[in-house]
Amino acid sequence: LMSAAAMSMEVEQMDPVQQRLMFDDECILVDEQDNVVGHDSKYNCHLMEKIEKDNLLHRAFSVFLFNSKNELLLQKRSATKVTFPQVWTNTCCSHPLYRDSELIKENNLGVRNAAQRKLFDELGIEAKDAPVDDFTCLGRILYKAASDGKWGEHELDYLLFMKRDVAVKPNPDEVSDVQYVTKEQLQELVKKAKAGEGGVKLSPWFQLVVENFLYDWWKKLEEGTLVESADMKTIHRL
Ligand code: DMA
Ligand code: MN
Repeated sequence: LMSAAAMSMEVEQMDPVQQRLMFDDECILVDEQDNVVGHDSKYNCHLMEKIEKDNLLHRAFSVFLFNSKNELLLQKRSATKVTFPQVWTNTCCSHPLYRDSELIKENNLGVRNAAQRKLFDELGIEAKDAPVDDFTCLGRILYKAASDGKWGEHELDYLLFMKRDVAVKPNPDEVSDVQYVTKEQLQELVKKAKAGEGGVKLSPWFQLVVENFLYDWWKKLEEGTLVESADMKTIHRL
């Protein structure tokens, strides 16, 4: 393990806003069936060394927000994010925290409460524009992804869709750019990322959702039959 001195050095070098989140956010630890087994700091949950050593797995969510024209809102993560800086990804991602309001199991309300909280923190989307009843929980994926060797993800990630026209005011601590894309525009972006063109990078979890589910669900959203695709029984190991 890292020495205490080396650890405090790298913590000191962290952006102060991100540093605060690393220690204030207490993530929910789960087993591979998504049963709550404990909690730990966001910091510990994202250190690859800890993840491997203690087999830490935490709960997360990914929001996919569409406007009434069925375009998907993407964000570019800020340069100061500790994990996966400056990559394009789905609308908003984070973690439900180890607190009563975000641990509610019924209809995944805890996760939906967390999603509403972070849509405001990251994108300035007001709670009234993102009512928790408007999220459709489509499924859960389990994945592991390294960011830069030191940091990474090992998550059980809830995939949430919402269709609403909203006012967006990105928080520069979190988000350096946003854009709405059509399916065709997303395909172009994916192509660019694959070819390493124009420095475009996509987050690994977004890539997994694009490859496995997104276009099918997008079509169902357009047809108004999305709820039929929800499967909250399976945990897809990707
Ligand atoms: C973590 O997102 C969640 C997923 C699905 C990767 P994040 O790194 O953006 O978390 P936070 O916004 O809390 O820093
Ligand atoms: Mn995470």
